[in-house]
Amino acid sequence: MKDKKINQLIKLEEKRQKEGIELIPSENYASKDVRKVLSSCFLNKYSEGYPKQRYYGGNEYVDEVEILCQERAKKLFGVPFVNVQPYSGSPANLAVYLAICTPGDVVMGQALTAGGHLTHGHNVSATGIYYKSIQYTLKSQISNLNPEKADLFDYEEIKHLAKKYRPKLIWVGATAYPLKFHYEKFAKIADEIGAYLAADIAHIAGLVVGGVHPSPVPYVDIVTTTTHKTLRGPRGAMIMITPKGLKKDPQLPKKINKAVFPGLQGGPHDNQVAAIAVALYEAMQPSFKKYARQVVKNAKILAKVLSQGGLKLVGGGTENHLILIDLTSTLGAGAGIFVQKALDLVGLTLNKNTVPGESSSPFYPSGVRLGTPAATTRGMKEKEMKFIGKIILQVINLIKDYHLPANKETRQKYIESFEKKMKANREIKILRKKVKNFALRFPIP
Ligand code: DSN
Repeated sequence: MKDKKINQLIKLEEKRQKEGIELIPSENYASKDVRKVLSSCFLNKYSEGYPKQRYYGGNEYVDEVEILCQERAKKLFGVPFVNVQPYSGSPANLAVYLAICTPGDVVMGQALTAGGHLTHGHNVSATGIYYKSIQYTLKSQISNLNPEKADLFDYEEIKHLAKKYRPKLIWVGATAYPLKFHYEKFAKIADEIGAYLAADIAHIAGLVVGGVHPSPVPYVDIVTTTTHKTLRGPRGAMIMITPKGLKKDPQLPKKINKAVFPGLQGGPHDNQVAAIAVALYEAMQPSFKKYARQVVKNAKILAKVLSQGGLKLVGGGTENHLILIDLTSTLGAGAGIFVQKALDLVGLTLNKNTVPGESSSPFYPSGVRLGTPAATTRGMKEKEMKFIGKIILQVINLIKDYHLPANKETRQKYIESFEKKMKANREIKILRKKVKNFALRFPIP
């Protein structure tokens, strides 16, 4: 490669990925085939419009690719309509607003600080600027100790808000929710006020098609998803209309298509659409079901190790691919940054995250979020999860005397000094070596 600088950065990133363990629950490793198709000649094409209705010539093969991708998605998720052109999850969600709402309409979604997503109406997102957004939060404790029925949503409160503000669109879906979604409960509320119900399954799409998480399709009108998280495809997104949505509004497919193009986007990324088609093909294979099952098994065992080690897990554990650790009672409010930084130094990558009832701030949250999709793709199983869990516990124990200063002015200096000490810490260095040797045994596709 002639561009030495970029080449060097690719090599460094490759090394980082190989020698560390990726625990950010929204990340994964796409297959070699997906990566190959992403850099295929479809990268060079423009094809504004939809199959058989394009603005440019030369689209005979692009049309076939997009139709194939649509057919695979429809079959896999059991829906009558899909748009596979959104560039990623946020534009897909914005297209849903554009399709069914007018600026100023009331919309409702799970608050970002309670594990929702920016595009579910957060105040700094276009979805919270152009629409009147009502946000619901989570209970900080589970009220039902039976894990099968455990639920952090307060349906009475959601119903109360829905009846009071009468949103046109309600979102169900999250980026940091460790339990199963009970879509039928949201549907009951949305149906009562005649709202559209949209499920954002970006995090759990792979678990849904893998049969380890209930599908929202029977209960909601619209489903959006990214394609690169548990679904293990290229970065991208899809918007699906369910049979219920189609019945409610037969014009929905037209509205969604119009919102994606020309409403929000120009030409689709045809190489991305082709790579999504490949990911969907892979997700249809029996091996994918096995993968999805292992993702959840791994998350459960990792959660068990962490919880037995004295950490408090939101929801008491996990039923999906992710774990949210509430550090408030162990390291104190705002401790997420210390755990993220210290674990980064040993080669375990996760992210600081707010927790339900957050007592610090989104920039200095009191939790960390981790998950198993990427590690499972590398072939890691229960035994490996135990290893990872123990390292996490060791690191947390090492940093137990560090607490976020209440004084905002002194925070930055304190964190810098923490990082310096950690970099020089002998035990951190030993653990780094251990993680590296361990990680190298599990190749990345
Ligand atoms: N950035 C994604 C996540 O990490 O969950 C959400 O868009």
